[in-house]
Amino acid sequence: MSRADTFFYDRKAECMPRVELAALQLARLKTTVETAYARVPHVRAKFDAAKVKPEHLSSLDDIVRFPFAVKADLRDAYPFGLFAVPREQVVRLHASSGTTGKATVVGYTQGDVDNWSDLMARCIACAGARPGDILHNAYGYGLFTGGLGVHYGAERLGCSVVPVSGGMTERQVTLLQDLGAQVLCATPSYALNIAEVAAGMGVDVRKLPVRLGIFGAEPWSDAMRRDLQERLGIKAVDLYGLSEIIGPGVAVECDVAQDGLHGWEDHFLFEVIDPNTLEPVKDGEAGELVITTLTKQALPMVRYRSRDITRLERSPCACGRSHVRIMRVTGRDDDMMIIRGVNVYPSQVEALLIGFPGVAPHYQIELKREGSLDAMTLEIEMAAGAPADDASRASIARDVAHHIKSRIGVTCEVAVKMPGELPRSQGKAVRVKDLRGKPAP
Ligand code: DLL
Repeated sequence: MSRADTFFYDRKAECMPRVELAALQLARLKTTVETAYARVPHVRAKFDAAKVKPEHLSSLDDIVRFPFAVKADLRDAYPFGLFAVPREQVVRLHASSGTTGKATVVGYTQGDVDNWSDLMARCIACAGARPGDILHNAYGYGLFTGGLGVHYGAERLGCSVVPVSGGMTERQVTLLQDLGAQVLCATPSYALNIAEVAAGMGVDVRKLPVRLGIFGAEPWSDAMRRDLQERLGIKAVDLYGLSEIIGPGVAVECDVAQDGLHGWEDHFLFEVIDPNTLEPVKDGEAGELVITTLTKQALPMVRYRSRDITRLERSPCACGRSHVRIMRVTGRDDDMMIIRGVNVYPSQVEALLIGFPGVAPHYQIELKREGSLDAMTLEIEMAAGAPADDASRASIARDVAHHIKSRIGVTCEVAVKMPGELPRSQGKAVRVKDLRGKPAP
């Protein structure tokens, strides 16, 4: 196959006319809803409580009659209670780390793994990788879906996969040099770590064969994209997914437009709701992304509330794919901080910090309670080589605090650290240290 032939991994599916896509969605939605109701007692109980039955679904719009699924459903049914197939038919299990509560477990039949591999191959090709490329996969392998999800898709596309996982960053740089990967897959914060370690080793990644970064699994700003493209000499595209739905592979940007992520509507139904009223928002407005799986066998999910804030864009994309675009996820509604009445996402702070003179693109936000008010301290780091005497640091702290106040409207204290002082990411970066404890009863 020539490179041009593989612009689409599955042209028929990726460019399906909208009318055909909607008919396919409705047929698959009916099967999903019927199967979940018939085979998962937890789902049946929720449908019954909402007084809705699978036969109430006669058009895609009827989806709004069905109850939402939330993370707590997975916890309540831990570990296998939401599976719609006998456990023996589940060939793969993944789990979330459980840092914010009990872990949640997700399962896949062989058919699910095959579909997932196809979807990821589609994503990797859409992002701009081609069969024959060497793909350095620095997403974590193991219970996290990133490593294996990308791995199976890349093999399916016909790439040579380097399954390096996260960590041992100097070795990653050496592998990039020695094996000559054209594609780098990692979280954006880990890609930044690789870039920095490479620079410290005297390696100019821009001179290496790597030309494409497929970054995701955490929110990142356009400013971060520009920074990574510049440091690594690559094109960087965004990859989105969540384990409860499938893992990576739900949506990806194309390298043609780099403007919103193609959400694969033949496998998923996307809605955006107002997280407060739970009503659908108007087309194009921002809200919480809700996803229904259309082809999952082991773990069908009806109206899963992702907590991710985004908006849908239905205008055609320059690449020719017909599927809806999910615009960059700015953050999760549970990551939103309310500082003295102002709503702030960490990614807004990131967008302001990157490119700020004398400041490195590393940051952490510390939240404390002062009396009855929340207070935010922003920890930033001097760029390597920038003047780091007390007066320069104090002046940077003042300038950054002023910039944030004037652009986001929030007052914060800025603590300026020396180069290398803030923790570096090995996977998903921890952006917020919440020291507020539980509110007093
Ligand atoms: O992070 C799956 C994944 C792996 C996606 C590799 C992309 C690449 P979870 O660990 O279940 O799954 O975390 C899912 O991470 O609800 C979002 O809040 C966040 N997230 C994932 N991708 C993006 C992205 C994987 N591109 C949660 N932009 C999701 C912003 C993202 N947030």
